[in-house]
Amino acid sequence: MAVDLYHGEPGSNSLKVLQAIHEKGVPFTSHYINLTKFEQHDPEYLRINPAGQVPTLVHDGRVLVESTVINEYIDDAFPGPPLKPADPYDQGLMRIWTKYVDEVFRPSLSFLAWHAVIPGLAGAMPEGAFEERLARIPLKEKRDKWALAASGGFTERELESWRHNLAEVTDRVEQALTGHNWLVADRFTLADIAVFAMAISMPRSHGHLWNAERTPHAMAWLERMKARPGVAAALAMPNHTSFARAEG
Ligand SMILES: N[C@@H](CCC(=O)N[C@@H](CS)C(=O)NCC(=O)O)C(=O)O
Repeated sequence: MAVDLYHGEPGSNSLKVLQAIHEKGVPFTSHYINLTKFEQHDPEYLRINPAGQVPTLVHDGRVLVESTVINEYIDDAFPGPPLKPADPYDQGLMRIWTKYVDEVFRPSLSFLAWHAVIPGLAGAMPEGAFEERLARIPLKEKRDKWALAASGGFTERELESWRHNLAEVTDRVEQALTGHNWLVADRFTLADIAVFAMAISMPRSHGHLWNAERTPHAMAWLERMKARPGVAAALAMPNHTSFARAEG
């Protein structure tokens, strides 16, 4: 059995899959893709993931992309502690969380981070270099969003809506964890894994939302997550950049 995982720093979607694979105890070969060097756009990597994104799982030569799909696959395909609740209804609740992370939490966090970081990044590059990098991004949607972020083109309305989403996510998590140790069915699941992958950066990047006074249960849960051996092993994966654990 050969399991190869292509991933970036232990943050965001890479952290999501690293947690699952470590929690499940699946032996795997780690292939680090340096996003700051745009290795995700190297032709060799594009052969396994044409979207030019991490993570990618290759199991006995079969390729799987999309972190949420990969995590369900890891849970189903390998022995080890189950990462889904047994009850189908609870599984549904778990998937509401993973979908919410993919559709709302992750994009809102990313777009706000790009707004803050990309103009400076682009400005610091030699003439034409940023455009050259942009041209290598396979996904048109991502290319357009980066170009817009670089020109400071996100509207105040968009920024406000992403900030609103982050406040809403925060409140939902705090509410779900009030009186509960885990997000779904009183047990650790892929919902905790998915939310944690993004939430770990919140006290630093959005400390006005995530802090001991405003979200005591969410803060305690972050510590509970970090104390899990599998999650700790994922977080201990090599961290090559200053903005590791950031928003991908
Ligand atoms: N929907 C994909 C999104 C993957 C994704 O956006 N990955 C980010 C890192 S968290 C990435 O590869 N960013 C670099 C790029 O898009 O060029 C998933 O969940 O796997």
